[in-house]
Amino acid sequence: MAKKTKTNSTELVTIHDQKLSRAQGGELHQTAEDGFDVLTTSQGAPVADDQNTLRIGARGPALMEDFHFREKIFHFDHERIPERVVHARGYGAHGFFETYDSLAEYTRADIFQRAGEKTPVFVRFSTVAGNKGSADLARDVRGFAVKMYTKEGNWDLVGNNIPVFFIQDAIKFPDLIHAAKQEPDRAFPQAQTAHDNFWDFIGLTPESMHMVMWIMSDRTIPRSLRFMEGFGVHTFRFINAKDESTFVKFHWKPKLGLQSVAWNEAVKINGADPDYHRRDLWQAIQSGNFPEWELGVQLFDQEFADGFDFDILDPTKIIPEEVLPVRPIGRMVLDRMPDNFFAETEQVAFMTQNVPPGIGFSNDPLLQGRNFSYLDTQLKRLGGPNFTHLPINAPKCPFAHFQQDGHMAMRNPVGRVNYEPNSFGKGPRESPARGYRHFPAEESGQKVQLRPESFADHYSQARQFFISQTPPEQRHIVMALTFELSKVETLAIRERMVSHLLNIDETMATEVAHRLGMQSMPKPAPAAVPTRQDLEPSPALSIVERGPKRFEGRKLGVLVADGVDAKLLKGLTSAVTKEKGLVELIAPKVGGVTVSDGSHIDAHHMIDGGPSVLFDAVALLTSPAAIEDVLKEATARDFVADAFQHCKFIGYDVSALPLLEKAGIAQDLDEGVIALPGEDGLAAFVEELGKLRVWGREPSVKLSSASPPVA
Ligand code: HDE
Repeated sequence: MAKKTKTNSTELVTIHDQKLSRAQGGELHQTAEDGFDVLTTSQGAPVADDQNTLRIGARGPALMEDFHFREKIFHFDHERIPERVVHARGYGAHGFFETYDSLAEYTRADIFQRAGEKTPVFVRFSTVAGNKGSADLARDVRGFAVKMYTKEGNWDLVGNNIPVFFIQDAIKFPDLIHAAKQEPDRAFPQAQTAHDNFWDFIGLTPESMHMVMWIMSDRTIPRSLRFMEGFGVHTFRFINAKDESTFVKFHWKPKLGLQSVAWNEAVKINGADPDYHRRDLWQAIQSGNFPEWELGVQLFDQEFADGFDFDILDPTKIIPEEVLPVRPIGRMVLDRMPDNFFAETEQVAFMTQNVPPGIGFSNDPLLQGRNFSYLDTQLKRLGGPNFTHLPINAPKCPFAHFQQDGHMAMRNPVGRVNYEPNSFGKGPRESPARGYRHFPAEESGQKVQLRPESFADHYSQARQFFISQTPPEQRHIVMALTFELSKVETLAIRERMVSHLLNIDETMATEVAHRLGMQSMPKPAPAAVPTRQDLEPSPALSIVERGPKRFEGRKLGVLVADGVDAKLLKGLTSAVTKEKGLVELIAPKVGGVTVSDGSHIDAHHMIDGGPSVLFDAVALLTSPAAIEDVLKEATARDFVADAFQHCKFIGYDVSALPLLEKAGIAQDLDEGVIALPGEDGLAAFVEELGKLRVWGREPSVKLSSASPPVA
């Protein structure tokens, strides 16, 4: 260093000097001379000094002439592009779609013509309300956007993990999103709907009530992106070679079943690991446990649409699977992470209007509005019309057109001819036979700004969703509504919401009012159409009913201490691994523990860094010698107490009993707190873990039984 401060000519600061100072810092020991590529400017000029700006004398002013410095800072200053207005926080992966059978009868889409056909895909999952740096476990709808690079053009199925939406007309989208995001004067809360503006807008928008039931359910706090469903939401069209149309709704179903976390758990995960969902997807794919979904379709014709209870163009309605079964038509496997997050996940441009021949739109007013918005938004975000030149957005099939120039044009037409028709016999031509043909739907009517009467029933499917949930899931909806409305400061907004809930389910509404401490019940909100009581429950709407049967893809957190029984630990690990689950070790020190056979084993987390909220189930493998030390760790107590209150399975060996006592649960042991069986019984224990949660425990730790009615 002394050598550097004495230098008064920049020419003297040589690579040799860099090498010295880096080596002293203990970081890099090699330079370009040692075999690395030579660092260059973006113009390709080799760089000699990347540590010091050009200046007059070592302590003098900097020189404009230092083009390397200026280029480097200029580029850095422009690294950010506008984040997405909605769905800013996202995570993507590559994979493929495999078609099960030919669907030529319904659609001419090339992707559905041949059984076994594999199509490359890129998927981006996202939250909606939070900004780019927000936490993964926000209570929020998840985006589920799939770009399929078919042989006849890109097909973007830009869906969500919830099959309905808040609003019926795209013109209300800016209002919805303004109300949901941070309030503009105070710029909080971030990534939360628990505030006045959101519930004010919602309370004044009864069409959102069905969606409200979904967002207050555990669907909005998924355990993993791998355990969520996806939905195209709108009614689309399949169009076959004879130009015949069949209506279609798209569903993605995760192979590993559905799973969500508890709200209290979500809050703690956000602190312990704000990237919980990213890390989970990354780890699964990097370890070869490729997540998989089945694509299913509900196919129906005009006659079914005319006879159905609701308007199939209304995006606040579903067609229950029990009424119209979902037919599996293919599977999607995600098997590769992007090489670079920005280049791919950030710059990917999904657009609902990206459809290949054979797939068309319905008149769903939300879909029609989206078809405008997505192209427009890419221009702003990606800065010009040539975003299809980016590899992540470019089709993987041959393409040819006369679009040219604009910012960052990388592929302009070659040669003299850049128009059509031309008499030089050059360039691509339209093809009535192969080209995209819009379905020639007959339309007529007056120009109006009118909501159809067939969209007027806002409560019946909300009620159907609620009564389709299992008791723990209904409790969670009540708890979520209570939590969210408790954060609303304006009493009239809370009351208005309860008045809507009364039209959905009176017991639920009363329970929420009671928990909010409301002094009196409001009147039910005026309803354009009375709530139908005859819609049957649809078990397909329950997460618990659609849960996994096995522990596969889940994680067991094992709290270990010095002297842990070697055989038990080994047996437990192999039983979990056999079930295709993962084991992570949590120890007082991340450096690991000495096992009973004298060997040493590394831990994945120290106790403070590996709280039980990060795991699907836990085991406590301490030892008589080490238990006293473990008891001194306050976070070890939280580890157990949280696992218990989150209704998780807890396996323990007897040495850990004092820990159960310290966590205050020794008297409450139930069928989910299990003394670990000998090595032979471990497989059965792990099978039990496949149930994931002991929901029967919940009323005693969370929610007292039914409340007295509010006057
Ligand atoms: Fe979006 N939405 N949206 N949306 N949306 C965007 O496009 C919009 C809606 C969805 O991972 C934006 O590229 C309007 C429903 C996903 O990159 C924007 C309306 C559904 C993603 C936009 C809706 C979605 C977006 C912002 C009301 C589920 C993220 C950035 C009519 C079916 C895609 C962008 C990704 C993103 C507009 C409603 C899903 C502004 C106007 C309904 C998954 O164009």
